[in-house]
Amino acid sequence: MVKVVVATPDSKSTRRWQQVMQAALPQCDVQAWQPGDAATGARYAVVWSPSDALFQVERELEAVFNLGAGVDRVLTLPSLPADLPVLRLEDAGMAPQMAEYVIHGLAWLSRGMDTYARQQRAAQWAPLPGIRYGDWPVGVMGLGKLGAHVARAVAALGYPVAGWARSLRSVEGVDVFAGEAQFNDFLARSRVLVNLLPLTPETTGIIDAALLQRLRPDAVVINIARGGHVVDADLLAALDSGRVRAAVLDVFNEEPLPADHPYWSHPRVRVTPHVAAATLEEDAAAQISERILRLERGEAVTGVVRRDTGY
Ligand code: NDP
Ligand code: OXD
Repeated sequence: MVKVVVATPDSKSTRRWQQVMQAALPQCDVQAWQPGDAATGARYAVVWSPSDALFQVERELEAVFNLGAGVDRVLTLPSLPADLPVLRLEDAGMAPQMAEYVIHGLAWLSRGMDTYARQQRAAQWAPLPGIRYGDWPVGVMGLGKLGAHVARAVAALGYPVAGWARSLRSVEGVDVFAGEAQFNDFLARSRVLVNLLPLTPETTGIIDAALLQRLRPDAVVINIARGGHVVDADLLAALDSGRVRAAVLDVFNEEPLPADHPYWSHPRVRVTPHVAAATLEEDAAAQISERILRLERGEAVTGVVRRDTGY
């Protein structure tokens, strides 16, 4: 019987995913693993932010399935064998959640909801002028499974939307920019910057003072990818100087965000605890189990991460 091992940093979540994966793969033996446990002899691992020890112990793995879209916490483990295929979730129900999150954060500002919240506290009835969508050009960094969906959803509302990726492609209703050569032009036309890049050596710290300076005035930053994309001191300075009007942040350099971090109390920062798009049990288990069964039949699968680019 094919063995599958599940590992996450939290024993309750590991047990839950073991049950979910066992239900999705009744023909396999799915076991939970935590640091200190012996090898299960599994052929496949299903993981989220696993301990490096997993790869020291489990020597018979043929593929690793990440319970998320971003693989930065797996690829950086020193004991991960260089030739072991790592697969990530592709959308799996996360794209609509991302679109909802971005539209909520964007409309909060573009429709004056921040002002109305203040007015409500003062029992003040004072409608603002109607929105001019052209005043809110949105730029989405990363046009992959999640970024392309977000860009299309925001464009469908009438906002001018541009997207930036490594390579050119066409995305309905979206002006696409690609590579370093077109990065400046992309930033120069963007007021609301949405980050949906993977965290790789190339993208670490990309949201820094130089980038923020190149955005349109009264800029807004919505970061839903990884905290490591942001140089926090630069973003805080840009918020304090007014260069950036507001930031909507779901992910942080340190998670949980420390209680004394200035983001918590900053009047123009909205913080959520890494929930922009949750991994949905049913969708994730269906995608992973289908891929395991395909691999067992010797068939090709999508979602294999390129080790050279890191995503
Ligand atoms: P994909 O791999 O599908 O897409 C990545 C996109 O980024 C691609 O368009 C790629 O370009 C582009 N890209 C990568 N490197 C560069 C670079 N150096 N310069 C320009 N563009 C680049 O990823 P997903 O859309 O599935 O996920 C994106 C990220 O969202 C994840 O990596 C994860 O960090 C984050 N995430 C956050 C969640 C949350 O709850 N906050 C939940 C889920 C994901 P190209 O297409 O040309 O290759
Ligand atoms: C992911 C995440 O990468 O949840 O899927 O952050």
